[in-house]
Amino acid sequence: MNKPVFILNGPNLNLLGRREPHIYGTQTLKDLESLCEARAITLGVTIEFRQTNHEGVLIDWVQEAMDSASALILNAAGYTHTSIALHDALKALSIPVIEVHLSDPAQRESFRHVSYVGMAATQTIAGLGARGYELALESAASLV
Ligand code: CA2
Repeated sequence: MNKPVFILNGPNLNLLGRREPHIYGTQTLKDLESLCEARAITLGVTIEFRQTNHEGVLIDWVQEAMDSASALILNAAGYTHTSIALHDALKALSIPVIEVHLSDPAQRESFRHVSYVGMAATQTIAGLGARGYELALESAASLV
């Protein structure tokens, strides 16, 4: 049995579709999950889609991906720009890691310009909204 692609989402992404639609779009996290599930079927992969507001939980899941995932797609949200612990966990992985963001942090406030996730990632997809998740999945499927 092939291992799933882990799609992990960080803090506040559970609020998608409820606030700031001009930045993050109108789709909810559940909508993103459904989109990824549908794309995964056409790509012939399985996914494990999760969200947490807790840095330690995110790190536990990254460590779980080490043995249990074929690739990791990660929107670490605010922890992207702050978490060296998450960066260290990602560096321990030998599977492809695709960083994804709905918005383009490089076009926003300067505190979003550093990405500790990006420094440990195989690829980054940003600024394409929900489509970025689909593209990340396509990329993951081609890399595994
Ligand atoms: O663009 C992205 O996907 C981000 O990862 C989203 C993060 C932000 O800190 C990153 O710089 C870029 C924020 C997620 C918060 O999502 C919300 C959604 C709706 C309402 C409030 C927050």
